[in-house]
Amino acid sequence: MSESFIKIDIFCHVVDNLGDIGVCWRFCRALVRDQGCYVRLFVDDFDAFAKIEPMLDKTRDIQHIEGVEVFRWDHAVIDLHYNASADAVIEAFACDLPEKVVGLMTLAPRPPVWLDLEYMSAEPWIDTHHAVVSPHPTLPLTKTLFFPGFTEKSGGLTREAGLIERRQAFQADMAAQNAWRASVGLPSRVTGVIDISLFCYAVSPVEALLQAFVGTGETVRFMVPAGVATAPLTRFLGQKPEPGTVVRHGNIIFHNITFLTQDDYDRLLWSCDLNFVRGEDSLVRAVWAGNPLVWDIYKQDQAAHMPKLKAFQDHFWGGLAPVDREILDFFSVMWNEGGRQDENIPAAGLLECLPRLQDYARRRSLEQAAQDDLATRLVGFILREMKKQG
Ligand code: TRH
Repeated sequence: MSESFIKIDIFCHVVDNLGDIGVCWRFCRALVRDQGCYVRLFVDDFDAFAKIEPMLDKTRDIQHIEGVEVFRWDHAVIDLHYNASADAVIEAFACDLPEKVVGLMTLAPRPPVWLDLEYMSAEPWIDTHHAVVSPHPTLPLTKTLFFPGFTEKSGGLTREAGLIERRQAFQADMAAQNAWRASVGLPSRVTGVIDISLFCYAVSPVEALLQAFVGTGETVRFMVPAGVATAPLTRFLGQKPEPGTVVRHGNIIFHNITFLTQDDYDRLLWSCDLNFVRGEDSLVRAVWAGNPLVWDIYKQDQAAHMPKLKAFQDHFWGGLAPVDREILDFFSVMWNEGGRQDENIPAAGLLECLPRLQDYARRRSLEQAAQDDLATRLVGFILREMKKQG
């Protein structure tokens, strides 16, 4: 815990899905809780935000949640309430800052440290582009790209203080896991029954995947938060999955639950044997869960996401035995490219190697957690920049 007490403004424009606000919200909470910062978060989509944070009151423009001062980001609120008091201003994912904010930054006797918090990647180029301070092309300000990533030279990953210890205690305590499961409408763990969490994009080949698990004959329970893969699940099950319902399809069982808070989603990832995750934030949380995972990456134009996917596979699973790596890579390709569905999907092979994947993932998670987290690195950077300015 640092006592830096620096003031940080974060602007979050929700493009689509939940990742923009999901990443920002976890990060803001970590800055307050672990770094002692004063954080103001400006968000332009309270509907998306409310999905992951039930404490948000959508009718209020300004409110405090978990120590973060949350503002609705619209013209009226910015015009009326924005004042230039921050030591650092962060635009998440290159969102354009409001004119008023940039204007005040330009006029400030000591301008705030201006950062663009970029998308996370395991690609090697991150290391040389991260934290390079560049003069703004037209304004008397500098701006720095901050790249979250997996290496010492990158911006790191959000990991709250004590997260790994909390996860380990939870995984070692079956009674705690089962009590939590009951509280969110999930069944207790049963020896020999495989639990899989499912969070993916609607375009992913969900039906082919499920059919492959039917073919294994093993009892597999899918834990699915509300709104995830509704269309393919409806086709597969012949009925729309509703929160609170349990649907059996041969040897596989679907547990539909309400959409969880971020902290509860962590617990879901901690308590499943295999996690299908999507986007950016869930991937990072699955890494901290230390369980086997398959990543459904956010698709970009011209398949720009594919090198990013490969870089992660190589980074995280690089030391895996080739036979297990081959199976995981099969699922990664099938899941992300939609191809190879007509082939024999090695679902039984995947289930067979889960214990080895778990050992491996636990180790990799700890290795990753030996590095400083994103909030620590970002605060360190801001303090160094402030010191340079005098
Ligand atoms: O929703 P996403 O697909 O978001 C994506 C990615 O971030 C992508 O990189 C970005 O470019 C695009 O949005 C715009 O997946 P992600 O990143 O995992 O965000 C989902 C958030 O929802 C995450 O914070 C976890 C949270 N979540 C819950 O809180 N409860 C749940 O039950 C589930 C399933 C998720």
